[in-house]
Amino acid sequence: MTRSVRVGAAQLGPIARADSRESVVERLLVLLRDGAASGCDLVVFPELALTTFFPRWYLDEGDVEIAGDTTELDSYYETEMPGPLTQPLFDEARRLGIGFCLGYAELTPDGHRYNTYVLVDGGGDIVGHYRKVHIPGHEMHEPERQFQHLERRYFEESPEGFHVHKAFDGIVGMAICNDRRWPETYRVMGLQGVEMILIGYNTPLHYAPDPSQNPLQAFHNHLVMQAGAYQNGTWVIGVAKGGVEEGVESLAQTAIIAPSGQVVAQAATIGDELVVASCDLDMCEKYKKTLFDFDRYRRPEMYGLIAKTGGPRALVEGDPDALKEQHDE
Ligand code: CDT
Repeated sequence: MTRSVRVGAAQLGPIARADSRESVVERLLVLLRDGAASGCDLVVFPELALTTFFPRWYLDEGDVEIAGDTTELDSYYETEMPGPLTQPLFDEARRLGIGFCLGYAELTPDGHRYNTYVLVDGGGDIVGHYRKVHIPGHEMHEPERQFQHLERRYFEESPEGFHVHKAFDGIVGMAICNDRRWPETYRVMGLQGVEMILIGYNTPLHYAPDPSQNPLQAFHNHLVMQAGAYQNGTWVIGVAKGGVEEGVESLAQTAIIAPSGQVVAQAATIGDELVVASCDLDMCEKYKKTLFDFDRYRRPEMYGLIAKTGGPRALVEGDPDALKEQHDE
């Protein structure tokens, strides 16, 4: 019997700064129920799916206390999952017998702030968490930008890395937005046998450091996820929060990508939309056992540099000895 997971990629349209958690959770519940009606086993929501994309604002100066000593910035983080306002999602998932994956800003009891995904099974139980590894953007207010991308101010880099989970009759991993641009994200999970990677994203169409990339956003989005899927023989579910949110236009293009690298289903809108496909997990074997038979064909002893250096410093400085040392290690 083939292992098939029916997945609903639950694209979201904009969430306004003033939108309440309750109203957002209502939208998520609609998509969850759509998923159940479409026969889905799993519904995947995007990155930071409970709030507006708040890193677009520098909130430290003039941050207002909105209740007691809670500031606007603090109000964007969840201190528990599920909490009182997200419990309805867990209850409905259990009632419908459908799993989900939800992106949110996490504030831990010991004060750490992460950009997090939680994976929940069809019984409403938590399978695992993932905390974003690659945090893009900047730390300080850069007023010359049209809008900020202060993820590096508001989130820490995860110290935990990429893990996979036995769930939905297969091996499932998670990544968040900027992670999808890095081949190591997919490969580290590929080396753990991943069969489906869930990736939520918020990608503004305007990239301030190099606007010449603006018209290529859609191309780069699919390019990296299709390559990651094919080169690791895995399904990739890429889920956007798209549309114009607080004046900032973000990429939609939610897509379900097969281990062949083909896009098998794609969003047609830039708003709330469920993109559904049945994903045959056994299809992964076709690639994992042939062209990408890692045990047979990979040459890890040739790739030592990847785990030893962040940037091409030795190459740029033209120091062949430094480079040789890193190869020899
Ligand atoms: N959310 C997120 O990671 N967005 C980034 C935007 C990069 S521009 C600073 C992305 O890689 O899509």
